[in-house]
Amino acid sequence: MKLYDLELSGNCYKVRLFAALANIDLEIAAVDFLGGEHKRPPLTDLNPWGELPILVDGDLVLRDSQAILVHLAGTHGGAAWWPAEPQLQAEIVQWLSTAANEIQHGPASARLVDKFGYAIDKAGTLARAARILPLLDAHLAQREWLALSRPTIADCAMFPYVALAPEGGIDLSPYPNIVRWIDRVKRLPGYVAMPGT
Ligand SMILES: N[C@@H](CCC(=O)N[C@@H](CS)C(=O)NCC(=O)O)C(=O)O
Repeated sequence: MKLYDLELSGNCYKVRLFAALANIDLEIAAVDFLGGEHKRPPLTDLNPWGELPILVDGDLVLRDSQAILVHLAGTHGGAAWWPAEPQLQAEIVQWLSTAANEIQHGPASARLVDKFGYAIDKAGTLARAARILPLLDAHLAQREWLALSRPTIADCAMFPYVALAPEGGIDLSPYPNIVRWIDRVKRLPGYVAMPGT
């Protein structure tokens, strides 16, 4: 399986992190993002959205980090990471959606402004972060992992841009349960870091 990857992308890191934790072999193809390699063929033949990550597994081509996590967990992760029961899957997908929506448009977008100079309304990103982070902290008050009683791809999807929030000027110290969860993820066997975490 081949992952078209950018080291500084939290979305790509979701996939690298899960593959490392679940001991899944990935061939990593580093993409020249600054040179716009993802915006032209052959990469736009794989993903017309012009975004990373992209996973190629035989004839299957997937864009979107959440979709890639589901595929890898379902095919290679075993029931621990992607249980067969629809109710448990739904508990996980809640968090995949939160990663792609509230976290992407909150802390992840604040980081895009501060670290990469994206022209996004910074105040809006901070306001969205200020709404979701207390909710996340309250959720983690009574539990160790986001979806189930064990780590799942929910934690892999949420971890990167929450842990990278300080790169968007967001202080995580008011959220002690989040800080403890970040530390817990970092202590998982096989954990790999990315710059900034
Ligand atoms: N929903 C997608 C978002 C992917 C995405 O936006 N990727 C960024 C890198 S983190 C990208 O390739 N952006 C294109 C660009 O800024 O030119 C996912 O979760 O993978």
